[in-house]
Amino acid sequence: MSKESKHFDTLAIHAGGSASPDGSLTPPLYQTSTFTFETAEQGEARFAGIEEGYIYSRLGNPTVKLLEERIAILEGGEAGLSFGSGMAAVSAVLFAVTKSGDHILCSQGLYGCTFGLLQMMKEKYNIEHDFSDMNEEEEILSKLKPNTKLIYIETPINPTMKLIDLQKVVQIAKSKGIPVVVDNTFCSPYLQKPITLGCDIVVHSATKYIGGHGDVIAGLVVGKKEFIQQVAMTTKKDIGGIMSPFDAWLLLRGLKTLPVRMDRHCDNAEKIASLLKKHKNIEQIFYPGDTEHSNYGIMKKQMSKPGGLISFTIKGSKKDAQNILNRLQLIKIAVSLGDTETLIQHPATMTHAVVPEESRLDMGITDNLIRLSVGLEAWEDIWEDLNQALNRM
Ligand code: LCS
Repeated sequence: MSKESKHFDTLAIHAGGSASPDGSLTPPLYQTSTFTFETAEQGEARFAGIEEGYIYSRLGNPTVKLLEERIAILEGGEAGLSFGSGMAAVSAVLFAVTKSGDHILCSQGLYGCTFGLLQMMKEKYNIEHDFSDMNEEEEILSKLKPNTKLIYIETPINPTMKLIDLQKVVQIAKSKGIPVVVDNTFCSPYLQKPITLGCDIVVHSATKYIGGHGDVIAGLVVGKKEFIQQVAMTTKKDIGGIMSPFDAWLLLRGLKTLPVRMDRHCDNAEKIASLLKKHKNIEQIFYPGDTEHSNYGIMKKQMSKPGGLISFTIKGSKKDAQNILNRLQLIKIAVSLGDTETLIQHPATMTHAVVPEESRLDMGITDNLIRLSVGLEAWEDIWEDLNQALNRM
């Protein structure tokens, strides 16, 4: 099937084919650790790369390969690679590109464990990093160093929902020859395609919208063929944070409904955000679809819709925030996001608890900040639950 001729919704179901040698509608699940060789010479040829074919599932597996082809097409990139978690994907990319003595420039705000990984890279391997407001050209230029090997960005940023103008960052990065990596977890390729905006590498926690049902932990990377091959043969093969064939199978299933799920997440979030904004106990909402959001213009420019996440501060303390979570009945208190169920969490004590207080406050994560991942339930029921919890403050 031609990649260019089909719409996203069709590609999410068909791109890369079915990987089925005997016509099954759904892709076969190759739940196998290894692959047999007809002869010893064939084994030698496969290891030598002279003959194409599978060897061992840490190196490649047909179910996993189909997912990698599909995500690459959906992101508009050349090739994809899969991992056992979003963090395995992030760390494989960061360690593939950097060595001791290098520097990474990051967005002012990152998922807590990505922050933790960067800390570890600094302490154990002398790979340094700095944070920058990525919408401020002067600041980026002042923080780039001769040894900067990578610009690493989340947009929207977890959990503050600040956005970064990717084309502007790309312009600066290209002038300096530095690759740009974007964590596209909050958008999925249905809402934002960083590679088509000039970015070099996309990483995903596929645990979220791509899986969509709260039953898989997984990660994906998309980029140029040469780069993907480099990661596949180094930090993936030898560190070994691979995705299981069954998880790839579940993700292929998840991708089929990504467009319809995302539309519903977005519609529900829009309704909930407009109601939250008017609530007397809410201080501020952080939702990219809010016309008063400071990055609303960036959302209109690079995202097809504002997404399914809303963060908000309440007029109250940490204890008040925790009490709101405790009063909820339908909405589940849980980290993760992008699931069918509406999930709520308190970033300062949960997803970003590892970030020291000063850095956390620099990122905008205050004790009265709550993050809501709006699910696929009827928005009226989500609101009823949230409203009763907020009203009793
Ligand atoms: N990148 C982003 C933006 C994330 O939000 C997460 C996880 C990861 C990478 C790591 O992915 P994982 O290894 O968990 O698949 N974010 C979480 C969150 O906000 N709540 O729980 C996990």
